[in-house]
Amino acid sequence: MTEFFQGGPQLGNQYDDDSLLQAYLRWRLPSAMRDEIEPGLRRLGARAATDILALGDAAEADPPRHVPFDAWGQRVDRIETSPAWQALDRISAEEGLVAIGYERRHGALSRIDQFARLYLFSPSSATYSCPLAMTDGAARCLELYGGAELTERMLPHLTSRDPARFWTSGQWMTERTGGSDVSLTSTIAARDGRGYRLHGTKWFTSATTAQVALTLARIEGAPSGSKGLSLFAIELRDADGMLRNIRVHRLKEKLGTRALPTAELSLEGTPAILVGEPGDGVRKIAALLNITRLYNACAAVAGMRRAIALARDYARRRNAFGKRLIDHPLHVRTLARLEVECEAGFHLVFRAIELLGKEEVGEATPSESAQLRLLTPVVKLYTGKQAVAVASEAIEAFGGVGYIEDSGLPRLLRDAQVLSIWEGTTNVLSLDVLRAMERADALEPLLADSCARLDRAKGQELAESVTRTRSAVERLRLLVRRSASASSDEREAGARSLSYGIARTAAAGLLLEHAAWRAQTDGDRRSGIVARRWCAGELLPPIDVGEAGRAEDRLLMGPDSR
Ligand code: MFK
Repeated sequence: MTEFFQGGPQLGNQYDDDSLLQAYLRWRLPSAMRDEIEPGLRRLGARAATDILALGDAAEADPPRHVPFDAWGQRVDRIETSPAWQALDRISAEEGLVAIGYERRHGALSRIDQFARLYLFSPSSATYSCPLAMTDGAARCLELYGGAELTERMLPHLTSRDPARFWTSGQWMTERTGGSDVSLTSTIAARDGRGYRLHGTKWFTSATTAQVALTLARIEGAPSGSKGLSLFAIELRDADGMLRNIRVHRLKEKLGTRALPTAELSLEGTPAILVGEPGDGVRKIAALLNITRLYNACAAVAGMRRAIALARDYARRRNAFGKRLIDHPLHVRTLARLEVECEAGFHLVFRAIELLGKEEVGEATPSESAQLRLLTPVVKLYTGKQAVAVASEAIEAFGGVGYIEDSGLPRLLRDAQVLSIWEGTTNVLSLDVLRAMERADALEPLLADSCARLDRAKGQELAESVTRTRSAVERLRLLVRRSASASSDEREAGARSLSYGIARTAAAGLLLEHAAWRAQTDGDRRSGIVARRWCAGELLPPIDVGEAGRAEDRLLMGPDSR
């Protein structure tokens, strides 16, 4: 009798297999542009399932090492990465994964081209998307605030397609006092001729092998708090490749993103260049954060897509109880639910990307700028949570093998978990949502945009979903009117539920408009099913912000005796 061995899941061309990505590009791009970029996307879709995937796996299996001393006892603080990780750097440059966003060949639509490629690349890249995120964010920050000299020096490297010239950038914000409360930053910038020297400790420095980093420091004598912080650019190494007055203490041992070096380090008189004028460092670095948050959200939907692709393929190979998993109604229902989550997240992310592209070329209306300001934290916080839930469910779809390291599947969950933490946790971003609503008056433009989409979502099949979404929009409006008289504690307590409500309602408008467009243009029913299922769920979660509810929360936390 022959023994049974189950075959594992296989990936096909990740562009050809993604009907949503293709439909979205047909929906949003002029056909001439789509025809021009499609061969590149198809090629990258093939690579994401072949050589890039193999490099990502190899990088994961060969994590970075910190070498503090050389053989002679000399302090060197080298961070050694695998050849596969280095190859991913070269491929990123050659594929123009940052460059496309700055070449702007297709004007406002260039960001869609770029993020479609990042979406294909990211889940195979062992999180090489992280250095790219910070590089792109740094490029944007320099474009906005860098001044001629600094920008001319760095921007051509950060946006190069030539692997020999391409530089990546780190973003070193977090100190031991916390990644969220940046106002407590204790790094000091001492004047040194035309430049500065930095002294302090940075507690999480991702992609420490980068050539440059943007960081925050307080110029000697500047006031405390975030207004007293300034933004600095550092070139990490001298002409011999040695770190410039930077002491690496150790690399972090992380739950996931294991191919990515993340270090604790001290700046010990590191030469630095001020970005723009002194002060307002947080406001300036927010330009970088807003880009990395969109990369994060793109990585989240790309991770969901990958988890579903693997689970779907496996369901066609695996037999149990006399038939394939794909023929078991409960299994199919479970995977179909994941597909709906993924498609909703996809539309949210790519709507924000569309707005980013418009903003950067000066084509965004004031309403669109306000929508981008609000959607950025909304999209980041919502998709980060979705990615964890989807990865968890997808690995369960493999049964026990989903829990076994060398199946490669646990990585889906480990790498998803970081997405709701770095670049601002769910709660910090929920507070940013309040800030965007209060300071940029951004909710009404987003709701008005959703209403305009609902007006375009014609068709009997969608009518009930459109009505439900309109009702969610009205309830959001009511909530905001009521919150005008609420205390800041009340608003804070409700911020996460409110953010989820904004995300789900905005996604509903996008899904419905897209479904109506597809039904009209190619008679597709699939998008309508996704939209209806999404809208049948809870669009606006209950928001209990009353004093009684908050007192109950505190009671559940136990006595405050320590
Ligand atoms: C797969 C790819 C993933 C990407 C990988 C990246 C890896 C990197 C790893 C990490 O380093 S993770 C650490 C990330 N840390 C954070 O994300 C910081 C979290 N904290 C926040 O986001 C705080 O809200 C923030 C530090 C930005 C603000 O805190 P403050 O000190 O209370 O400042 P304040 O007064 O709220 O804001 C200062 C100014 O910035 C204000 O402008 P004005 O002075 O003109 O009033 C704000 O409106 C503005 N601002 C803040 N956030 C903004 C913003 N403007 C635009 N967009 C924003 N998001």
